[in-house]
Formats: sequence, structure tokens, C-alpha cells
Amino acid sequence: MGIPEKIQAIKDEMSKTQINKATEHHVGLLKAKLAKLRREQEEVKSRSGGSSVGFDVKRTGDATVVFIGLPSVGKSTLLNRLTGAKSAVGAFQFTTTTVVPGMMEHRGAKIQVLDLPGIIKGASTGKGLGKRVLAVAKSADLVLIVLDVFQPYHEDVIRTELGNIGIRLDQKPPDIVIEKTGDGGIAVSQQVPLTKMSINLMKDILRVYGINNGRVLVREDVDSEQLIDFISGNKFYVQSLTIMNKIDLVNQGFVNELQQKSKSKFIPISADSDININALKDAIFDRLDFIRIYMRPKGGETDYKEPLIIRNKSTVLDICNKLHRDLKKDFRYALVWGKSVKFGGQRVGINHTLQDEDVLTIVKAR
Ligand SMILES: Nc1nc2c(ncn2[C@@H]2O[C@H](COP(=O)(O)OP(=O)(O)O)[C@@H](O)[C@H]2O)c(=O)[nH]1
Ligand SMILES: [Mg+2]
Repeated sequence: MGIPEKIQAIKDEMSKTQINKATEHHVGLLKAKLAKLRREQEEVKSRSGGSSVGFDVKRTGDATVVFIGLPSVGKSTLLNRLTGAKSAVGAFQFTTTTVVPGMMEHRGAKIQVLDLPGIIKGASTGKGLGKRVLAVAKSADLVLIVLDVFQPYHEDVIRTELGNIGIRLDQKPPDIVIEKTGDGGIAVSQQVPLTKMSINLMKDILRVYGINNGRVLVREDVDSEQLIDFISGNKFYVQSLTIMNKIDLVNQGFVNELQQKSKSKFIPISADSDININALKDAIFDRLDFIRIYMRPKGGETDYKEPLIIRNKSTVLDICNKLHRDLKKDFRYALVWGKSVKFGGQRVGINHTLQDEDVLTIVKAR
């Protein structure tokens, strides 16, 4: 049996199996085997040159967000509305066939927005431009899922397609440590009790991946899917926001009802009629988790008017890189006032992590 046949056999078996407490172990193992086969299939494909590389877009600005949606939901209209770019808008499908970038400026941040061609069901297996489109999402800071009020069910299609190429939306990498050892079987120690999978299932999944001996430290109550993600690797953890476009075509009651039925909270907008666009910009800004850093020149006055905008958890090094290409070479030390230090004017190194509204002085070597 080749890989595609093996994959099909497991899928058949899964669809025959009812999911309940008694079959949990069996299904968990099938999922592990399926994930392993898919990874092998990807490896074969990339060796034979079937690439899944994305479009080549230079990242600029303080963060990059991408639109993912089916054709004609209004992505290009929205790009134009948010950024003043000129992406072709069409009343017919597949107008956008390449990546169109725009720059949105909001609350002092420059946010790069990428309009991508629409995807369709099956995109992750290479339908249309799908694979290349989805690959761009891997490196984005935020994915905006764009839906049409009359086709809200697209959300499931998009989440599935993104999931298939290894993108995990709004999740964190699971907090576990696996250390392979030469012998002694698999030892599991739990800092947090496992409630979503048995220890036996955990061990069996590890064995599917050829780990027969090792120490596992569980620091989070992970389920079998998270464990499979962790060992099969190559997963991309990306934040998302869901947008419901074209609300100008329906009334408020319709929108409320959609929200009640919908799995995730969405932001209702109309790109074309300019409804709720500022609220959307705020939501994007908040979701990107920016902080403000006020610069104070050595011996000078702090500039409170124009803070530098950077992502949360950035370091002094990130600021140096933002200010000037060569600054890190000349860096001697920095002085910081604010939440990230114990006392004002504290001397810190280049790897110091900054916090919102810190005041920063960079001292260069002469
Ligand atoms: N009624 C309405 N139509 C819209 C809205 N946004 C976009 N459209 C229309 O939907 C069609 C597809 O738009 P487009 O931006 O090309 O969609 P894309 O394929 O997702 O990029 C065009 O005819 C747009 O004018 C909206 O908010 N309301
Ligand atoms: Mg378009």
C-alpha cells in the first residue's frame, strides 16, 4: 500500500468508528497515524519539487495581517477601505490573483495588510492557488477571516483548510517536554494532571512516532491532538479575528442571530458602505498586542508625543533594529524608567524585555 491508500484506509476506519469513551484510545491512535502519514506525504511532495511556498511579499511595518476568505466576500474592497490601496474589486470570482499589499496606519502603528486571492474548499491540497495563499498565513502576525453575511458557514471551511496545512489559530504551543532516552520505556511525570487523554494513549501515540523510551514532562493538560501536533512538529501558531462583511444587506436582527449561532465572536462590518471600520481597526490593533515606548535621548527630554510602537514582549534589541540597522553594533547599555524595571533609570542590557510605556535611553559606544 502506498501512502495515499494508507491515508484513505485510516480515514475509512475513522468514519466507521463511533466516537465515545470506549473508542477514545483507538481514535486517538488513528489520528496519530494519520498525522504521521500526512507528514510523510508532505516530505515526498517537497522532495519531488511540488512546492508549497507562499507568494514573495516583503514584510514591512510593525506587523503583518492577512485576509483569508472565499472569493467575492469583499476582501479587496476591505483592503482598499482600510489602507487606501487599489486592489481590483470584482463582481465575479477570482479577481485577485496575486498578493496586493497595503499599509494601514492606526494609533501610531503601521500595519501591513495583505489581500490574497480567495481560497476554496480543498485549497490545502493544492486546489486553485490555495496552498500558496495559505502559506502566507503561516508567517502573518494575525489572520483575518473574512466572511459574507449570507455565507457564514465558510468559517468552517477556512478553519479546516488552515488546520490542514498546520496552522493553529488562537492556540499556544502545548507546554510539554519530551526527552528521548536509550532505554527504560516511557516515563510520564505530571505537573498538571492529564484529564483529556489517558497516560496509556499518550504512550501509544509516542510509540507511533517511534519514541519507545523517554521522559515526558506534562506542564499543561493537553489533549491527544495537541500531543500529535507537538511531536509531528511544523505547526504555526497564529492569532485570528473573524469579520462578517456586507452587513449593509441585512438588518440588525439578522446579525444578532448570526452571532448567536456562530462559534466565534465576529466583528460585523460593511467594507463597501463603511460601517464599523474604525471598530475593526481598533480590534486589529488590540489583537496585535502593541506597546508604546517613549524615547529619551541621553541627557535630553523624553518624547511623549510620538512613542515607538512595537509588539509586546519586545526587547531593547528590537528597538535598536527598528531605529537603525547599525545601532546594535554600537550599543553599550540602555537606561529604562517604567514597569519593566525595579527603579527609574535602571541600567539594562540589549536583551531586556520592555513593557508598555517604558521610557528608554540607548547609550552608544563612542
Ligand atoms: N453590499 C455589499 N457589497 C460588497 C461589500 N464589500 C464588497 N462588496 C461587493 O462584493 C463583490 C466582491 O468584492 P471583492 O472585494 O472583489 O471580493 P474579494 O473577491 O473577496 O476580494 C464586489 O461586487 C463588491 O462591490 C459590502 O460591504 N456590502
Ligand atoms: Mg479580491
